[in-house]
Amino acid sequence: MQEKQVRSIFLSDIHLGTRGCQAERLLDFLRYHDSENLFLIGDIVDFWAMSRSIHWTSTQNTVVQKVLRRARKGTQVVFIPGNHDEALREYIGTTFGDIRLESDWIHETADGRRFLLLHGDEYDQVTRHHRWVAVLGDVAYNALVRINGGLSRIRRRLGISGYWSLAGYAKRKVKTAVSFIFDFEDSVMHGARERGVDGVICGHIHWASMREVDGLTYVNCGDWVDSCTAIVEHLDGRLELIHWGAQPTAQKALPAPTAQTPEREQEAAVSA
Ligand SMILES: [Mn+2]
Repeated sequence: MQEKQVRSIFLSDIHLGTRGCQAERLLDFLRYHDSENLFLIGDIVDFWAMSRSIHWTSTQNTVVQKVLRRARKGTQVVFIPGNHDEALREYIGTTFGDIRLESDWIHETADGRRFLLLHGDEYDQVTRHHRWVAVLGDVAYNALVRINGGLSRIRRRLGISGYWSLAGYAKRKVKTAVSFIFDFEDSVMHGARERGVDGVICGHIHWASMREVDGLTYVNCGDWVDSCTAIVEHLDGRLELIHWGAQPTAQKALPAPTAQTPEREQEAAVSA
């Protein structure tokens, strides 16, 4: 698979600094995608989790270096802080290392559609700092991510490529989780309608999506904890949701974990 030139890359909810962060997969995605614009739509660095314990790997460092290098080399990088990196909201309007910090952003696609970019926690109806943990149940969610670590090892041993998320499966199956997703989408779209844009690109709920709602486009980047998803804008302005974890066309297999590389287990639950 060759590197693909796209117009824009939209990423959210990477949660750097946590054990759940799938930095290897993100790095692999970035290797295959170069862009004129890179939009970081919140919860990129998880300062909340890091105040409890820090899990910072060299791969996570490489992700940061890659973003900084792209910014230096002329990619427009816009960083919209989310609730987990809200400490950075103090610096909104400033630029550091060629990265602009903004509270939200209007992006016009190559085909002339105007999208409102925001993280989305302000539209979280359940609680202001909503957690998936609260929806699926603390014990259940923690158990799911732990079991998922075991399943991933079994899948690897059986030679099944790609990544499958048990927590993601639960989010699809549990009724309260599904209605939480719909409530969030409704409320974000209501906000978008008031701003007079053609659509919205957000994150926060760790649920990638791209759909039309009453003439507006709702796009959610998903996350790099469970789903490993990104949104790209192609050169003609077409948006695409990419599942990198389950990408069957990704020819290059990820290196098998060694003693030095911690396995991509998600021991610590990461909240939205
Ligand atoms: Mn969030």
